[in-house]
Order: sequence, then structure tokens, then C-alpha cells
Amino acid sequence: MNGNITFTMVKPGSVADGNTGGILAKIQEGGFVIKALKMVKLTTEQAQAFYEVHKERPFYNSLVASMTAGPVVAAILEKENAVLAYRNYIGATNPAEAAEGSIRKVYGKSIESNAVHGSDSDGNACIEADFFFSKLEQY
Ligand code: FUP
Repeated sequence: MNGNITFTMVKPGSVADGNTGGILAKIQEGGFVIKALKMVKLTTEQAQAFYEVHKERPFYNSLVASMTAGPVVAAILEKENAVLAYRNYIGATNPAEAAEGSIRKVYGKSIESNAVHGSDSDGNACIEADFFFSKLEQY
């Protein structure tokens, strides 16, 4: 069964470029309801843990560095079939390959600086939401 929750982050490059508001507006225009929201700067250890699945990949250290370069804006989003709907809405990992009008196409700069994160499964959406938000912060 598909869940109705996904987790996203506006990545540090987009926050630094002043695109947080534009991205959150676009998320809401897509019919995603914000159920939790915070700005937080990840430690190296937290970013390493969040991306642990990629730890053997050549881009891991660079990814961790970019994700700790400044604060992220983390959010839990609700919509029917949220994980798949949001991944379609943000577009391909590489902004150059992302669909016209998708968040990564509009706001992404490179495969590493690709504007936003989106969970890849219902299970990871719950794990990632709980990584950033206490139960009291999830509405
Ligand atoms: P996605 O699920 O679309 O975020 O993509 P992945 O889980 O494959 O990758 C997670 C993050 O790793 C991307 F958002 C950016 C980074 N990445 C790179 O920097 N280089 C790559 O070749 C692939 C991913």
C-alpha cells in the first residue's frame, strides 16, 4: 500500500541562494501539504548518517560537504501516494535531465546541488521524517 507522507529538504545551496520561499511555494502549488517544517544545519556526522547508503560511492565526501555547507530546510509533506508523486514533481536527480517545470529543473544547478531531497520509499520517508522531527513536531 502506498503511504501519504514523504520527506524533503531544501538543500544548502538553494537556501543560500534565497530560493527557500520559492521552492516551498512550488511544493504547495503541487498540492503537497506541509506537516512539519524546520531550518537546521546538519553536522558532518548527521549528514554521513543520512546518506550512509551512498558511503561507498565516489561522490559521498563531496555530498556530505555540500549538505553541511549551510542550513537545510526540512519538511514532511502529505499527499496521496506522496513518495512517488513528489519524486515525479521534483524531477530526475540530475537537473539537466529533469522534466521542464520540475523543482530540480527550475532550481537545481548540478547533480550534487540539485535543490531538494525527496524520499525514495515509504519506509525511508518515515525514517527520514523521524531523523529530523520529534513526534511532537509532526502535525
Ligand atoms: P535522489 O534519490 O534523486 O536524490 O538520488 P540519489 O539517492 O541517487 O542521490 C542522492 C544524492 O547524491 C543526490 F541528490 C545528489 C548526490 N549525487 C551526486 O552528487 N552524484 C551522483 O552521481 C549521484 C548522486
